[in-house]
Amino acid sequence: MFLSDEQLKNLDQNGYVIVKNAIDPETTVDRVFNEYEFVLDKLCNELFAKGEISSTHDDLNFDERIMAVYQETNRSHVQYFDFSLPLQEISEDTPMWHGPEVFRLLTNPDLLDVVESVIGPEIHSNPVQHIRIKVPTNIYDVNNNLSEKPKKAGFNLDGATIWHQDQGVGTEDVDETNMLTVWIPLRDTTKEMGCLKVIPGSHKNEELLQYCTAGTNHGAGIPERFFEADKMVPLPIDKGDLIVFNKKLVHGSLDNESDQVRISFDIRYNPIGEATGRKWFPGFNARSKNDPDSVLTDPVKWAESWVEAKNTLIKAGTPDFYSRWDEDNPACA
Ligand SMILES: O=C(O)CCC(=O)C(=O)O
Ligand SMILES: [Fe+2]
Repeated sequence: MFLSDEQLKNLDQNGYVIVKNAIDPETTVDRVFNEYEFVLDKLCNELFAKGEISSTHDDLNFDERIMAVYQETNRSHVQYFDFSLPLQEISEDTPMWHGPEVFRLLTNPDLLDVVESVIGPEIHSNPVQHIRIKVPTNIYDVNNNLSEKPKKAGFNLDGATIWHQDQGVGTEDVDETNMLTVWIPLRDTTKEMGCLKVIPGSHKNEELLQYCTAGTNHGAGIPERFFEADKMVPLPIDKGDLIVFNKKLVHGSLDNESDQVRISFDIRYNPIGEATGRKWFPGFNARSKNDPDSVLTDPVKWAESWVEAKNTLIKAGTPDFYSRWDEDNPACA
C-alpha cells in the first residue's frame, strides 16, 4: 500500500505515522506467528532434553508456554527468537532464528510499498532488526523467583524500552542516511500490553543527539529534560497495521501490565548504497528498479548470511560499538 499525501505529511510533521490495514493480518502476520509457535516448540524440546524444564509444556498455548519456560529456567529466551545478533558476547551458543516466514514478512510487497513511498524504490533491508517478546511484568512479581528480571526499562528485548532515537543505535555513518523504522505488531497491542510511545515532532530537535542515546547515560536513555516528555503519545495498534517512523523520533515503550505477551517486530530499511549503521551484520536488497537482479528472494541464503556473520564475529570479536557515546558526558547525568 502506498502512503497518501496526508500520511506523508503526518510523517514529516510528527515524525511517525500509523498505517492502518497495511498488510494482511492472516496471510502475513499470522503465518509469522505460527512459525514462532514452531520455534517455541523447538526451544521447549531442547530445554527439556537438557533437563532445564520439567515438561515440554505442549498442552499450553503460546503465552502460557513461554511464561512457563521463563519461570522454570529463571531467564529470558528472546534471543532464541530474534533475527539479529547481540552487540556483544556472541558465541557458538548464541541462538537466532531466520525462518522463511520472517523473510517473507521483511520482503512483503505491501510493506515495501509503504517503505517505497518514503525512501523510494531502491530498498535495502537494514540488519538493525528485532523481535520483541515482552512477557507481563507481573509474572516476575507474582513468582518473584527470576534472577534475571527484565530491567524496568532498557534496551533489552523483554521489558519496557527507554527513550531513544533509532539513529543513536547505529554507528555515526547512519546519521546522514534515510533509514526508516517500521514497527509491526504480531498481535493487537494495547496500551496495557506495553505499546510503543512517541514524542510527536521530536525528530525536528537537532540538539538531542549530542547527548544520550544508546549506551550512554548508564542505560537510562535520553533524559526527559531534553524533550517535551509531557507530549508523550502511546500508540496502541492492531495486527495488520504498521507504525512508520523517522530515525530521529524520540520513542520508547511502556511496561506490559497485562496478562498477555506482547510480540512485535521492529525492522528498518534504507536506500540501497547507504550505510546501515551496523556493517558487521548482513542486510540485503529487498526491492530495486535499477538492479532487479540484486534483490534477494531466497530465505535460505538470507539465513546463511547470518550464520556466516555470526561465525566471523565469533572469530574476530564484536566491534566496540558503544565507543560512539560518551558515558561521562555531564549532559547525561
Ligand atoms: O517495541 C519496543 O519496545 C521499542 C521499539 C523500538 O525502539 C523501535 O521500534 O525502534
Ligand atoms: Fe527504537
